[in-house]
Amino acid sequence: REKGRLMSASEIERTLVRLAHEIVEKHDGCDNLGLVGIKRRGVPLAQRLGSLISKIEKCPVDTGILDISFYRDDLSTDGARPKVAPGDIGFDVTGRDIVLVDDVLYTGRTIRAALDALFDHGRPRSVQLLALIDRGHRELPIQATFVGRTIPTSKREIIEVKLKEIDEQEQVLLVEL
Ligand code: 3GP
Ligand code: 5GP
Ligand code: MG
Repeated sequence: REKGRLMSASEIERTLVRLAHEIVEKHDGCDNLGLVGIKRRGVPLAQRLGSLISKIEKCPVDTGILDISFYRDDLSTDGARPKVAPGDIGFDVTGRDIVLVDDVLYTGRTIRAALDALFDHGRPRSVQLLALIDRGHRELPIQATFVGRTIPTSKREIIEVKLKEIDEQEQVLLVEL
């Protein structure tokens, strides 16, 4: 059951513009910066942030992909789930300052798994996290450096993130299960 719209398409876009500026501010440009989107909806978000930062700083930004479904600690014994082997990130993360990008931050388990996967591919100089929505309920000591919106939720609610690249519509909704 839909309980309301948290962000419109133009609000998502403005938030991404603000986050792109925050990343540039903390990274002093894009030379050593690398963005890594977490499948699925973190990927288009990372790509959009990458092109925004490229425009602001007039330099290319490495943007890659991480598929962490294989690494999630709470899914490891579930034989019914397809275990997708993680592929290439797309660039060498060693020595780089990485910003992981995800749509929703919840328990933090996905990010813990993403860190494992990232360090299997190389050794970044630093890792930060960006989440479009932080909905609370962390079960691990993980927080995002860059946050679009902090939305306190109950565990029965979910945040539906719709992005035009995946969903053919663009908005963020609060839904009660
Ligand atoms: P996404 O990462 O592409 O957005 O986790 C798999 C998908 O299930 C996610 O896709 C997310 O949109 C959706 N999802 C919605 N609610 C939840 C939730 O509470 N937990 C998890 N793990 N995924 C959720
Ligand atoms: P965590 O591992 O932090 O519990 O959950 C983060 C991952 O699960 C994110 O990649 C996100 O896709 C998904 N997730 C958790 N809660 C929600 C939610 O309310 N809405 C959406 N869209 N995704 C969620
Ligand atoms: Mg996600």
